[in-house]
Amino acid sequence: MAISSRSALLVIDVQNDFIPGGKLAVPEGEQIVPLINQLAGQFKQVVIAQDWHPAGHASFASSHPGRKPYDVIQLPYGEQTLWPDHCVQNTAGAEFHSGLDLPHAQLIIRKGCNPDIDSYSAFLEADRSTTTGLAGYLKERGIDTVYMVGLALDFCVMFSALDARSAGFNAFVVLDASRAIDLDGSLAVAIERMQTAGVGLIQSSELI
Ligand code: VGL
Ligand code: ZN
Repeated sequence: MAISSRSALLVIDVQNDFIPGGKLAVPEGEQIVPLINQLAGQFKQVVIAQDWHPAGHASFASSHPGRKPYDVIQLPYGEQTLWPDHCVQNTAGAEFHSGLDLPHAQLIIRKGCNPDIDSYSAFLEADRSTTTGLAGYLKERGIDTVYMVGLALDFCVMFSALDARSAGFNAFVVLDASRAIDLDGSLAVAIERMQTAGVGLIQSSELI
């Protein structure tokens, strides 16, 4: 499959806290790094997403007395899964994995910066109305197709893919360049939601 010049690769949350040894480790998270570097070489346009929370963020269990990680609570914008503290701004856990090598990426989009609102998606925060500006950036650069890779497949990658579709892009997720948390069957649900939304689920061999 030839990659059109109107395509961008979106590399999602390949950060130390999502790698085994980190605060919110995604199993096998480190294994996708060389493949992501290789895939990125096929794209002129590469955008990197970075989970970037202030200390005391609303998505942290530690911000809600009596709650523990993976509890689900109600916040003003709806249900929120609570997480261990992770990707706190300017900490080592928020830095990209040291093996990530994307010198030609031109934009790093940071998300989850609002203390009261989570943002799994690189496009739209969890209130479903505050945008990150990413769709506008891509459209102004003539991009019509977004390929997504990274962590976690069943959270940030899925929500970014669904929002890419809602914003009018063709969207593909490269499954073998992504890994899931798989909390209570969340991986199977994510695959189904992406298929229903018209997200193409592909393997890296279709691009390399
Ligand atoms: C993510 C949970 C909390 C992700 C980010 O990158 O998938 N998951 N924050
Ligand atoms: Zn987060």
